[in-house]
Amino acid sequence: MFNPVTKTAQTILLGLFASLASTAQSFAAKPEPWQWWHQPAASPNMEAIESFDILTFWIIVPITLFVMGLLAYVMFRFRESANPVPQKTTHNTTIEVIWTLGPVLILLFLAVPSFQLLTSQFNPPEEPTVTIKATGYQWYWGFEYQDDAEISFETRLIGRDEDGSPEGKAKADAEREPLGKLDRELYPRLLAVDNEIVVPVGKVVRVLVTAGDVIHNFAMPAFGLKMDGIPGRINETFFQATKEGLYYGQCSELCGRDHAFMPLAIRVVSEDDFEVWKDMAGDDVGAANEALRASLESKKKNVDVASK
Ligand SMILES: [Cu+2]
Repeated sequence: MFNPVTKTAQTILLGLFASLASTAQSFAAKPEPWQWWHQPAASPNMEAIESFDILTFWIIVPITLFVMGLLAYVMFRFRESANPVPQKTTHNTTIEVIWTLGPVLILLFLAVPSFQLLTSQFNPPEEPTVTIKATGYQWYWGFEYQDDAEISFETRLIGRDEDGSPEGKAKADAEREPLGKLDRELYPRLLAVDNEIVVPVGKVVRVLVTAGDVIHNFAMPAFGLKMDGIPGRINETFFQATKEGLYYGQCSELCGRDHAFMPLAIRVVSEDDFEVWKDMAGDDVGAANEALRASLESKKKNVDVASK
């Protein structure tokens, strides 16, 4: 969406960031220790957000350097010993025009792509194929597929007792084991949930976000998603996942005591896998999730979180 020069700069910078960040860093759809850049983008909207972030950065850097240079020059050149009698200019039309038009132009360079980005976030590229209603509760999520299949389930954190102590781990393991989620790479502490949202890769998914008690927020960093869920209102957003995998997000609106313990997870799978899951999930979502997880793990797919 930006000009080729910016694009090239972005590519170079992204490569630089990627190599600087960590040589061991793999594609991960969850936060990593010492992470200082975004989670890798897994939707066109997140790619656009990242591009805009880099564009903004490249506008900020020269301005900062220019202002710092100017300050340093003024401090040196007009110090009292070198310039005992200060100039008393109070008005200069040329300077006024330059320092008014300059910032206006710079802001225009930011505003145009910013509005483009904003527009793209509210306009799905095609009619959504899946619609999911997400309801935030204190302190878990409820999901409802609003298509032909009647699927509804709740998503809760598992293994909350894992506090570093052996007893905590044993308690967490007892909760994780029946779900087949002992692998902490794939099902990380404080992010692993019992029931993931399942969606097909490459398809536009509409999310209707609301809440049952106080304000919550449905956020998924890898998709550039963040939408408030407000009681009595429905906010609409969408995403289009570009890569199969397991993606983690968290409630992002302070909603009470256990705000930090209501993550959400989205499993992006192939269209075929999604259809199989959908057929089963209407009757028994737990069994459908179990079958999907087992099939994906046996096929060694959907392990982006763990892939090196
Ligand atoms: Cu919340």
